[in-house]
Amino acid sequence: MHNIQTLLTDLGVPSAAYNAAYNATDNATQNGLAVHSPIDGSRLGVVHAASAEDMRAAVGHAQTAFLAWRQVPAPRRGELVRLFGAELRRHKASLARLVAIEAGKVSSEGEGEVQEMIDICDFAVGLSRQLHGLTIASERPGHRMMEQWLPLGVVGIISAFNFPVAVWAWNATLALVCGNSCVWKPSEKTPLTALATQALFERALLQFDGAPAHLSQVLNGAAPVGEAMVDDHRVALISATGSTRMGRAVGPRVAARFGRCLLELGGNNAIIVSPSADLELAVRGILFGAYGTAGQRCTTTRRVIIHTSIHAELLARLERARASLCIGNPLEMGTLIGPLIDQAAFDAMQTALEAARAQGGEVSGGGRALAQQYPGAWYAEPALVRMPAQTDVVKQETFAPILYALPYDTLEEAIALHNDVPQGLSSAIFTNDLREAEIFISAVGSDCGIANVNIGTSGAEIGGAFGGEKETGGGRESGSDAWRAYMRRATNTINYSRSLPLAQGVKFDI
Ligand code: UN1
Repeated sequence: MHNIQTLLTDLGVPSAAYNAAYNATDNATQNGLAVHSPIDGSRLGVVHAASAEDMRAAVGHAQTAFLAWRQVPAPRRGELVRLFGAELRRHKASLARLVAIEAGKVSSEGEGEVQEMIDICDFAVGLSRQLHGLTIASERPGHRMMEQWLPLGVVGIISAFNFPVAVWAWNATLALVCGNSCVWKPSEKTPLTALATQALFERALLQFDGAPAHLSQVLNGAAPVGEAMVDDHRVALISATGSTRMGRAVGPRVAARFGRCLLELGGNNAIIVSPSADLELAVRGILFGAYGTAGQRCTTTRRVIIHTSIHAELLARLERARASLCIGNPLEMGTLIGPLIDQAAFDAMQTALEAARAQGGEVSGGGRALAQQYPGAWYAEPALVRMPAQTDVVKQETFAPILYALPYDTLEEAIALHNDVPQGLSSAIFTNDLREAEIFISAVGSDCGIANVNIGTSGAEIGGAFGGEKETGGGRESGSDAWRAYMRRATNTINYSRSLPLAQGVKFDI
């Protein structure tokens, strides 16, 4: 129905993979994972599902690949990522369309996701010549102290359905230039985009001389496949993106074997709108943040904290705009709100809205949309909920287009409300008051990993470090110095004198 075969052929997915996927008529078998499009609920096919045993074998291959790849000079490793970026540029439209079909993103957001992959490739290529350490003054004469950043090992990547390919790319491109091998366990809801990305990576490999086999592998499958990766002591770093629930399961298991974890979990992101704000900008920032991607970004704006002096006016404007947002097939021009990923997501939205009502909230929107046209899909009207206070339901992350509105009187009160949630990913203030802006991003302001002024909470650029505090997990991916998470640090002290002075003046004369 969605012409998937043509797309997959264009993207270079081996026919064995997609024949298995598209000729199957039964539902998921023991070795298969059924794939559905959230656009209309139609079944796209069945893909091969790996077992825990397959995962252990893949990690073994990845370990062998690492031992070779770590010896390839970093700028040369960057050349492979450059070639991969070129494949992505060439196939941007097809991969973006596949993202739209499999994850339900509207076209421009599907393209934005692939652009994010291209951007991180460019970043990683530059980085491959910049993996620098420090030289540190030694206290001993004739000594030099320095630190080096060295390849770490096998990097295991767990990704979520909502950014089915970009988040993998943030991790894999940095991990690869840092000299590591990768194993990827994608979301069970988006295996096709993962296969397509792998196929493009393999095309890049064909143009590159000197990469070991199994440098980057993908294994689709259910939870036990991911668990086998999480528990495998040969995986040096697990980078996991998803819910706080998933992170709570993964973090302690990796810690128990003294592995490293990079967690990017749930957010409960808020925008404060102050009396001096440019309301035109604020409305646009809030709408995209709250309802873009049908509320299914970890950076989605879930709360808006509005000064009482503009509360009524801003809410009226938001309500007008909310009611006019075009909900529909994400492949059609003009659609701004696509479907939720599945019925479970829709049910979770309804449960949250019921709780909000019970806790004093006044709800507009939030019902099912397009049920007649797409009975097998789950489209939802975006919801705006006026809350009298920040009750329990507001403190939870519901992965759906629900925006809770809360009033405030003083900036201090707004910041206290803002920070009084378990999550700490992204945040923003709309203000034209320099003092308020600076306070918001200062030590006494937002406690999030991302704090913006006069832009929304979502849609971060790849150049900055991405991630957050508290239940968001503390990890940082993507730009800035996030690459350090994919390397190990060695401190080296070199003695070029003819004596052996001890540090701290200790004497041990023989
Ligand atoms: C996510 O939802 O897991 O900042 C990642 C953003 C995107 C990435 C979101 N660049 O909204």
